Amino acid sequence: MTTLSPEILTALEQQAIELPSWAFGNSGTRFKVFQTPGTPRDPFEKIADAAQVHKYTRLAPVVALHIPWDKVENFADLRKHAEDHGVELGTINSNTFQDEDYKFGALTHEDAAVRQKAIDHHLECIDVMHETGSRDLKIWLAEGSNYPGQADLRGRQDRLQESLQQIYDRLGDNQRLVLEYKFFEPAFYHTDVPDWGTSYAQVASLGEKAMVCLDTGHHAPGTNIEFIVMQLLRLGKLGSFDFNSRFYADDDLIVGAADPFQLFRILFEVIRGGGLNNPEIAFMLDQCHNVEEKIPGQIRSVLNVQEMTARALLVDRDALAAAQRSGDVLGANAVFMDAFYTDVRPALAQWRESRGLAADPMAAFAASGYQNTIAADRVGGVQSSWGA
Ligand code: PSV
Ligand code: MN
Ligand code: MN
Repeated sequence: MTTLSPEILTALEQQAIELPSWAFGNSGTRFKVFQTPGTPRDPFEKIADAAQVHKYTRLAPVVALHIPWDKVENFADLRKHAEDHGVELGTINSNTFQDEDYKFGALTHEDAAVRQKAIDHHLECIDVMHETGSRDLKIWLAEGSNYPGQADLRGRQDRLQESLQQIYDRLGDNQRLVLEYKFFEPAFYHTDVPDWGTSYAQVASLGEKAMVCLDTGHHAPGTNIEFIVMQLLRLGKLGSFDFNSRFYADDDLIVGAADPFQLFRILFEVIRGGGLNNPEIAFMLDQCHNVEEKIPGQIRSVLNVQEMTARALLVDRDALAAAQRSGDVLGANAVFMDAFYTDVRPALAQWRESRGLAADPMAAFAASGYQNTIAADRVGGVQSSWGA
């Protein structure tokens, strides 16, 4: 069995993954949203479920909220509820993609009144952040156009800058804005924040408290995502990840499911660029569980991240650097691949046991009976869904 050095175990201790509240609600495609017994009916129940993931893995102490999906009357109550369950509230995600007024844009809209409405929504999100104790406001914009000529690309970019500036100016000293990019969808011809370069250009002119969010599912096939990770870290502008997997588009599948090697390469660059304890980066998941069970889906996800992190930490960086310096192409590649091919699962299971956790969190959760309890208890009311 591969053993993990004390240095690696210490580095792994620092791993903290942020879970998306919406992963615990029902989600689906435009064809069907399937219902699951026991699915949360409100944000309080989502937090309780998220806390189960942390309970069995000690990897997921923070839960991100989406507004208005997670709007409650009193956010101080929700914060207290989270703390009582051993987790804290994290990133606040804004939502300008489900309102009729935003058909032709929100922060970029031609009409100043619509832009103001979208700006006000973000100011409300900042108010929420004060109550929840959150540091980050995450902005993803569903803005763009479907046909060449439909929109003034340059004008929209200028209006975006002005709108973001107003939001940025309202941030508290310890708050940040992270701007997420996505290359297409729901717009199909152009998107106003399609790539890391646009996000970087926008946040760089806002100031130090504005950073880029990299969602791993938001790139064209074949994109070298770890290169982008490296570059943003170099520039001091990587604010957060939205981790997930994709086969075709923005699939939001379990992180590490489609391409564990890509996850390994990304985490290697995170470690190379300053490590897991970099306070600037929020390691978030942005996933949906359409057909699989949600709590085990999230447990699987955080374990996948931990596993690929351990493998990335196993890369013999000195040997790699020596091979790189001497132009030993195959030697360098072998050092890298040796780490990737190392099965760290038994060592991680043993380490978990040494910390008072079950060796197999998936099995321990299944045996706990929690799923049956919530299925029996949560009858009546309306199940939460992505988009509700
Ligand atoms: C958009 O595709 C996105 O990745 C953004 O992060 C949204 O907030 C999230 O999905 C909603 O699932
Ligand atoms: Mn995302
Ligand atoms: Mn997405």
